[in-house]
Amino acid sequence: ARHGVGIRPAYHFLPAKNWQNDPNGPMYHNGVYHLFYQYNPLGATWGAGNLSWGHSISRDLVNWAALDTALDPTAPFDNNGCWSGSATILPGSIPALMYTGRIDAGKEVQVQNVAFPKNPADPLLREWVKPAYNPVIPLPADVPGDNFRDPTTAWVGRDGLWRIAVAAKVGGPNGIASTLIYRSKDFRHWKRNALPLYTSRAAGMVECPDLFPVAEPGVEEGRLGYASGPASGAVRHVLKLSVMNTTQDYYAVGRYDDVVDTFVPEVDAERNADDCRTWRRFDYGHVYASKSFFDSSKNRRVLWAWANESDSQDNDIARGWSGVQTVPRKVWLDEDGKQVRQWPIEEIETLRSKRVVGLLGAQVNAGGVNKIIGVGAQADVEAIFEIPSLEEAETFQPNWLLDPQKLCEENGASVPGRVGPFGLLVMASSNMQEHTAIFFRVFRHNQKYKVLMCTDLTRSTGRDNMYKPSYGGFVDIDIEQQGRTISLRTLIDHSVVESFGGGGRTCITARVYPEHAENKNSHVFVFNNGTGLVKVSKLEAWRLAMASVNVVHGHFSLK
Ligand code: DQQ
Repeated sequence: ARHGVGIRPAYHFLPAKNWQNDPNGPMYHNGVYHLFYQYNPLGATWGAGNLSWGHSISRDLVNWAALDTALDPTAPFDNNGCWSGSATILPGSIPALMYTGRIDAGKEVQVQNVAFPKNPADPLLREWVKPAYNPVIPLPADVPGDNFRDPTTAWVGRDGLWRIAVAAKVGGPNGIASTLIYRSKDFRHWKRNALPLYTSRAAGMVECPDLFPVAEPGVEEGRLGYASGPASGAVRHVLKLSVMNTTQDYYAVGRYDDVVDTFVPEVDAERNADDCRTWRRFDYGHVYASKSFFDSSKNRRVLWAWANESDSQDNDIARGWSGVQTVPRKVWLDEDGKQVRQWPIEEIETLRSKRVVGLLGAQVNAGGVNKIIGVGAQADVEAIFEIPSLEEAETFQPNWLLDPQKLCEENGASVPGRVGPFGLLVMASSNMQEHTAIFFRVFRHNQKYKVLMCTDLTRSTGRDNMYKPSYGGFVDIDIEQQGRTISLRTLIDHSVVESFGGGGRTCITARVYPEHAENKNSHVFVFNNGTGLVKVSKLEAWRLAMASVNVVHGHFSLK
């Protein structure tokens, strides 16, 4: 069994020990950030019936103190698990948690419950109470007991009523994946709308819906506030759904109608509005069950997502922990109005210690590899690549459009090309036997160019029988308009490699388990395996300090 000292992340969020999955109820309240999460206090595996809400607090979204679990499966309305949900700050600054209670009633029954702080004056909100009147939303007759869950943050509609969305399969075991809307005057009595927010027949079951407003270009994000509601022309919405049978999160930008509470996705021609599995993804790598919140202290929307392990369960148990959260990411609408952009919250930069600048203006020729000295396994690397000539780019095949991952699988980092593959090799052993490649390829497409981004894990570890895919997504930019440049930022954190391509338009998170990481240093390289020349017009790299993540319990300075 592997003890994995070398792969435990140093600044990604994880509990001191045991299993975590979905982020739950993120919020900013009275100067404190809260993150709750699906947590199994009994060990490093999932355990449906044991799930509690872990609870941590922070001043900066980087350093976290652990508190006692906020919700445990102890009530008749949640005795088989406190499953995912969200936080809403009610008038008077009272936070409410809404979550799914899983009940063992001979057969499984899922219901929606509320919980409130035991003492709203406690600045840390340590203890939570579940009113005896729960569940506030029982299982509807047309929904199977195991398919009704994951309430969103509530928002207020034009009629002054609260609304939440809940994922459900409607119409029996082969029903339709639906996002139902419930409305309430008092946060206690909820009534279902006749129309769902959105349905996707092809998707099977969706989970963890997230609906949030995004400002049109030029409009200040802060105007949108905490809740979703306003129907002014300056607002569009993003709907994200987590699709169970692909274990992926998909989102679309679209129009939310705040009179009838429906969402109409606005998607490109190659995608299908009715099949959310063709939508864009926040992350083309290994994340699921993402959830955002509005951070009123900095007028920004912040997204969390769960990146689970892909090592064996035996190794998870030996290490005593499993599952991390991505770094919190700021999310906003791109100028093109079609996609969101994501960027690590600026507070991550407080961890930057030793700064390394190298390769400025350097050229990387075909087959070239340049080492970035002194960054290692805990690093933040920002690069801008410039391609002097796109003339030689290979021709793009239209049937590749919907399967960038396949394109990356067939054309890994070691497959030479014309414009690309070029990018970074990270978590690389000294002899380069082990490495994880993050790279771009540029293709000619309809008189323009198409940029592919990949994270190739095939050489990430020398261990056999490991999950070593090549992840891929297109980067939706006009590379000529950008002066034939493309940017890449990669956060390296031992077993987490989290990359932001094209200014955060395409993100790929990967989990890697290199053997060398147990007792040897890891390195970072720039590489080019295309025949065309690539210039590194900017390269900055920092070692990142270790954050204080849940290593202290209950102690938290209010200064
Ligand atoms: N995880 C939770 C569910 C949710 C699923 C249970 C998504 O509420 O649907 O741990 O990962």
